[in-house]
Amino acid sequence: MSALFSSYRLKDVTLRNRIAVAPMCQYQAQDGFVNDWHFTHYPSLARGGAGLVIVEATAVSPEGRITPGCTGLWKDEQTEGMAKIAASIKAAGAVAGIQIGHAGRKASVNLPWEGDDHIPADDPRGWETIAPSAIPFGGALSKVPREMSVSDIARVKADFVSAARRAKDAGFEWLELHFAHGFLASSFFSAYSNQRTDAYGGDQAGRNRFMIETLAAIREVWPESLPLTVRFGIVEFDGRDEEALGQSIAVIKQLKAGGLDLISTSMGFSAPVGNVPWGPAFLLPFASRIRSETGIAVASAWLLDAPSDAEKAIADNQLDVVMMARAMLANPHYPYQLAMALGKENPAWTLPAPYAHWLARYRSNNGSL
Ligand code: 8CM
Repeated sequence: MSALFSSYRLKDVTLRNRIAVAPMCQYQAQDGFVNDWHFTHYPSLARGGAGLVIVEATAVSPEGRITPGCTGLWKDEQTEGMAKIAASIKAAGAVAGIQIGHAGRKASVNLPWEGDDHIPADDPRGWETIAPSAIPFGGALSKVPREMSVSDIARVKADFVSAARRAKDAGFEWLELHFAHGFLASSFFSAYSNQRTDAYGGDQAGRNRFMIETLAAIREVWPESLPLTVRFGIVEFDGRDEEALGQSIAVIKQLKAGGLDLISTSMGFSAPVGNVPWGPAFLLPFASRIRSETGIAVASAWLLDAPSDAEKAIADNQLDVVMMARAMLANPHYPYQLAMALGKENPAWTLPAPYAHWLARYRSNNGSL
């Protein structure tokens, strides 16, 4: 019996197995609206057997987009297209999730394959960026953000709440708040980017406040029966890992007390300072420490897609869910291949019925109809 292919229940939602497709930006939207590309891409990720598919980082306001091609849920009209995506993921047997976020000082950038740098100030495609402090990210992201006022902070929190409500209306059953990767929420958390002296900065409790308040406000509109999750950078690999882990554990405990159901661990990427030790399962020891020291359910990504690594992470109770990204783009039926690699002979455990039928038929009947 494979642990990776055991079902997983969180709140009233059951995943058919422990494999989730991590949110991956497509940068193909216009004015935040999804289109035929997204209608093709998302169900294809679901039909190959993943238990959960999480739609890409979707902006809570126009200025919260990373690029002009990011998806959005800042107006009601954007809900309809997202509802089609949620329905198509469900039709393929997976749970439909979505990540919502605000890019903060890492907003207003060119598409990765068109430069990956800030759109120049004189280019009408760009926009003003906002952040806890007027400090640029650095490197190719050199634009100086405007320091947010307390009323800006209140407005962005309200934008998160409205986007969460639209995600619910669209039929998503798993919500992930993007509190990682140097975007707005994580730039409040990090001393690299937050040098405020008011209640939203000053010390670590102040730097935690934006995330705590935003989660609490969202919990009011997101159904109690559905998972509310956060993607969070638990470590920067900047030589201060133990300190970062201690701060992460403390804030995750606070978020858990405020209604968080699961944390999806990643790196902070709060400033261009990290020296990431890329390699198979490199983040797993940190993720599993978060799980044992906070008692919250944990998902993690980052080079966990080898069959033995993914299986072991679940079997050894290091993680609850394994996030996969690039392996799923390369082969949306990767979960099926994983199952075969782990000795699951009958494909009916996870695939949509027609696929399970034909694959089983060919395996047992030597291809005859
Ligand atoms: C792009 C946009 C938003 C993210 C991302 C990326 C790319 C890699 C990644 O995270 O890990 O959160």
